[in-house]
Amino acid sequence: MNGKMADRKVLRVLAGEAVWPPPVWLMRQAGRYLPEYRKLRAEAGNFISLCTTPGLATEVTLQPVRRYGFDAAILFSDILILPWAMGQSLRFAEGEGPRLSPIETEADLAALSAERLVPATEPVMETVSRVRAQLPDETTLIGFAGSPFTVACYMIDGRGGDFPRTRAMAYENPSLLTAVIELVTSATITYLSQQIEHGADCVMLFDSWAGMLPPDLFRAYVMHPTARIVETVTNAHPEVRIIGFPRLAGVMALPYAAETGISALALDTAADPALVAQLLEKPMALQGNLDPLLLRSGGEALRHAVERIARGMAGRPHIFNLGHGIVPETPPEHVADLVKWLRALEESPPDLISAP
Ligand code: 1CP
Repeated sequence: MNGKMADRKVLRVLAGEAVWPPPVWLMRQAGRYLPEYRKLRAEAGNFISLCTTPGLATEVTLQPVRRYGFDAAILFSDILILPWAMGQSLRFAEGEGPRLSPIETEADLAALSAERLVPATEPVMETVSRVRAQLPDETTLIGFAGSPFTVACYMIDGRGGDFPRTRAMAYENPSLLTAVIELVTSATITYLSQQIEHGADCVMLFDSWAGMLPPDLFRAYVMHPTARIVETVTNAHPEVRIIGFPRLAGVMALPYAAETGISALALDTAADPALVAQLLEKPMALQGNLDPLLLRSGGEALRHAVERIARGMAGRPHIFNLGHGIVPETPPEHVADLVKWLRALEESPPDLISAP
């Protein structure tokens, strides 16, 4: 075990060690539920400026780590910065979510340029370096990207929702969908490698919409590109672990875990972590999966769920997290309670409780 891994609990778990109590970070731990975030967000004016101004993005990344002492920071950015960096127009409409100029034809795709990616994401890499330099030594820095399929959904439909254009394109113009996904796959390899070279300790691939596809398309558009990213990135950076999050993929999470080469599987709210652990072909770290709406509600029910999830995974490599991102209405004190209740489990180690 190298020195870095000995200090950073999230990296120890990603390497297969069971740590008690499990280390914790939360998806969307930086964001609108925090007053200090809302203040900087207002100063930045628009969301893209917040992501691409290193002074602001560094501060926003560090805010939740300072407030709660999380075991990991996640780079503050967005999965849609990647298509934006290749030249696709993007804006975040107030209260409506992202809007992109949709890719409808081969010509729309040809207008994007992979060469723009590295210069356009320089401020993001500067943020990664600054965050790593300012984080406590024991805190893991997680870099990330969207998975090609999920990013393609926004690129083709131009907005969130249930992505009718992308799903139709899979049947009506598969060569264009494949070309979009190929461009995003190679750009993602470059983008993640750069984050690692600037100081990210591990990376996560967010496939929020993976669960919409039937199995054959899931293999082609989710598993295949993910496997290519994992193989290429880990060839260049063999020490780096990759967390995959095929949200709502159900039973398809099993072949995804077995065949893509990822080191850890992030679970959505619907999965039973201990059951997934039993079903996995080869043991691997699991991350998740408290319901973000229970975090919003708080109280005793939250405390019980935190303990149930942690104890259900006791003795196995587990990173505590949510099953999806924090919702903006979450009271910040509930997050403090979650961390406090989880860390209090140190007093009742897994060998003193009945085996899961
Ligand atoms: O107004 C604001 O302040 C913007 C809200 C916001 C934030 C805080 C957006 C717009 N993105 C982010 C940050 C973000 N997005 C992070 C930062 C790190 C952290 O977790 O703290 C990350 C990892 C993401 C990833 C992301 N963006 C995903 C994948 C995870 C998920 O939530 O499913 C997706 C799908 C997006 C797209 C996106 N960006 C923003 C919004 C509101 C959305 C969802 C749009 C939709 O489908 O309706």
